[in-house]
Amino acid sequence: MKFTGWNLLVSLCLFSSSLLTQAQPAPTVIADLDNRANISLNGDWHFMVDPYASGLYTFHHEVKADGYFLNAQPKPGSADLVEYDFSKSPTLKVPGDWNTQREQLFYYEGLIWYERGFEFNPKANHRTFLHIGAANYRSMIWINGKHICDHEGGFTGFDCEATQQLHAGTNFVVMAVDNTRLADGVPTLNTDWWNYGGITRDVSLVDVPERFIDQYDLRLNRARTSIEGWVHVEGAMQGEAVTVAIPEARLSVTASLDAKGNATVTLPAAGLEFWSPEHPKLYRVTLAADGDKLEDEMGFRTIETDGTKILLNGKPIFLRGISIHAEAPYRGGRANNDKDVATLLGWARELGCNYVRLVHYPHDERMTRAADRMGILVWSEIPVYWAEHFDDPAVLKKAQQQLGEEIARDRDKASIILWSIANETPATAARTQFLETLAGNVRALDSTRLVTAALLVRTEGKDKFIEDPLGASLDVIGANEYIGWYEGRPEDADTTAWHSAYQKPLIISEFGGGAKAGLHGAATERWTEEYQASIYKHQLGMFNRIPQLRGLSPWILMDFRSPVRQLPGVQDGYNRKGLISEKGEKKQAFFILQKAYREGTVGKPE
Ligand code: GCB
Repeated sequence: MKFTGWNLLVSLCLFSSSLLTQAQPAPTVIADLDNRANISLNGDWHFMVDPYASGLYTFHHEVKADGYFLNAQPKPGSADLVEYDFSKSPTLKVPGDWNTQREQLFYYEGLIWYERGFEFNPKANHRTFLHIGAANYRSMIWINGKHICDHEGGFTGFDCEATQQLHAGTNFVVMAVDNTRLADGVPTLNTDWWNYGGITRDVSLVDVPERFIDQYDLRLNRARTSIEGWVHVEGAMQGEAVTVAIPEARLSVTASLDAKGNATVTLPAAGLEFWSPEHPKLYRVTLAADGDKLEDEMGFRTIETDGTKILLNGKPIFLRGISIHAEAPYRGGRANNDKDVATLLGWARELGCNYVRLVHYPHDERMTRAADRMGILVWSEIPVYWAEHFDDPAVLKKAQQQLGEEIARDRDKASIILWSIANETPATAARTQFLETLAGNVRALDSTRLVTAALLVRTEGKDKFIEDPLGASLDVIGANEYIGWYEGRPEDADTTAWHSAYQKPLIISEFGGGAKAGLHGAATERWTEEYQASIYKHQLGMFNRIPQLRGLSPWILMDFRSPVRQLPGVQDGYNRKGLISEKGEKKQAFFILQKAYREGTVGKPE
């Protein structure tokens, strides 16, 4: 598969797993997959916990030829030695993290085998891909005992071709998923969120014609006079036609493919209604190639900066936001269904947000689809978090791979305006070089959105200095600060002066403090709702004194599980900086922020 611009394929091929030594077919990413007809493989999968990876390795640690992936079924009464049996093993729900499905797996970090059978009827002249919405962190996949691909990265979807391995009738798929944290992983060992393991998002089989549209990019040009872009058809021949149409706007264009299967297209944008939070207009877009047809729902808008302004469709905008982790409200675990999305984005809407920062990794595609429909602008991030091994070229390749997969899935979403390449990284030379490379990769893949990162801020006395050298490579500066929580007292914000080395738009990408829902006391007593509310009151006063400020995404919408939050009776394994508890209880600070957002008392668009 080929991608215009920076080549995603290169990075996908470079993935290497230490668990397997055999040749690894490369997964790919097929755009708009959620709109293609598919056979869902969600449901009950048999599982086996395998902390010593004995389903993969012999006692001398050689790769087994007859590992668990064969799903062996010895004949009853035979002398065959088989020390596992998927059919007699218990089941886990897919999609779903394993931690919240079984008490004994709550803290488990290691390898788990999954298996399920399914019926399939191959169609002549078709290709079939196994789509995994996300599996944390490394996956190895076999169909009918044959290895089809490996993948590293816990938050991006991928597609593995299974055409040759499938047959008519009953088939089976085996996945080995390993959530062991790795020093050279992305993210690395230490994170402030739960390392939920397993097949956490939807799994399906997707059938496509032999020649099929695998990637495209359509966007409004800066002048808002035309829709420009390209379509790539996998397996196509030079000269074949592709047609892109927006029936509602009576627009259609046909172009012919070049030798690499790419066609560039342009459609006039006169009369088109542009997408915005106030008017999240989506058009049905059809793409047709010889034998293949796709439909997508897309909005068209421009996003750019002008000095310290952020311009949406040419007009200055202030981003009234909130940070959101992919933690499921009420039930706990990874957010991965329509209900989770409706609750989380519904709360953001209730707060008065026109914007969300989806931390710290790409979320389920339902989230960005819903943001498109609801008119909520999005900051999307890859998990380059804290102290990555920035001097390791293999880590850079992993980050590039995740970035490529994120953009390949989500470049059709009007809601996404910011690609974030990192969060709170140390300002070393190796780090800066690593992230400058990533910023360049983003621009090569998608030159129409803005590049950002959440930076650390230097404090001197009560003053704050934004001077991280990475700022030079960003379009929009993100800065995290915790006045009144990790440093000083809430009222210190009243006299804090901000200095930015960059005349660029600034988003305070995090601020806040912890409170246990229902715990009341003095505004000076930590962990009370009053203390958290006091932080918000003082911060909101400070923000209007930061001239470059164009957005906020306070930390965070809802309390979320984190193994580093131990305090008994208060944290109990949760980061308590949510404005809402994991049970849906709104804390006082929620209403303070809501008032400021609704009344427009915080932030200026220019
Ligand atoms: C941060 C991190 C975020 C943490 C948060 C906290 O600066 O970016 O991932 O969860 O602080 O609560 O400490």
